[in-house]
Amino acid sequence: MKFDVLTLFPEMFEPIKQSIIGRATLKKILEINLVNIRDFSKDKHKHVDDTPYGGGAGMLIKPDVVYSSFKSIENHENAKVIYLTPQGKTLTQKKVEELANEEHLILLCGHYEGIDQRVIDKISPEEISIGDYVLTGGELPSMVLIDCVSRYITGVLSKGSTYQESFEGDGLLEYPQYTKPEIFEGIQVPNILISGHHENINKWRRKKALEITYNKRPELLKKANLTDEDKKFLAELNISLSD
Ligand code: 4GS
Repeated sequence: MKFDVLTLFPEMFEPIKQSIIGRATLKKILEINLVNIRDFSKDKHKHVDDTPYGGGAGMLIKPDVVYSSFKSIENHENAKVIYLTPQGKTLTQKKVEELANEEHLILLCGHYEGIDQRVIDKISPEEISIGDYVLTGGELPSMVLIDCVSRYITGVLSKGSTYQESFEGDGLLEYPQYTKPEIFEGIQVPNILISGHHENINKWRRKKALEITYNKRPELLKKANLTDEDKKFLAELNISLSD
């Protein structure tokens, strides 16, 4: 999968050169190409922003510079283009799965007060927000998107890791996990986990996931994919799914 990122701050993208995503790019499973919008400035001082028509605070990124950077991307006509902005639909795991089916994503990062509307209209990207709060730029949202989409690309995660996490598959939060030592500060690992009885372990984990989801994010439980056995267990806990 290929990501092209249009940004004024390519230096901000160090985090996704580390760990799992960094390894996947070295293995060529992912390609992350950072395009510096400033390289497409037309004046000798490399200006990329200017004051807003009509007045107001802050600076806006100029449309011509953004458009030239976009058109410099090979095969941009066939890529899916995303603009990270609070005006977009909130990113969900479902959307992440959808985006993972694309071959080529172009991510447009705003900065300062934003980008001249004409180039947004011209490119007409899909608008995505990572949440209802205001950041200084689209760089962190882009990295968030690259990170969560990349988890779905074959070979990025170790085998078996993908589908067990929260929201995936059944829409429940994760059960608690434990590792060595068996006793930490006098607290023993739950006995069931060292019983070696895999069926019982799976049942225990499922119950914990249901319990945790109910206690921490009850609204998720209503949308979750529940089996009859799950519903029976919730009924035993006096948990009702209708309010
Ligand atoms: C987000 C967000 C964001 C908005 C960029 C103000 C600089 C900033 N982008 N999800 N101008 N939340 N962008 O806050 O995507």
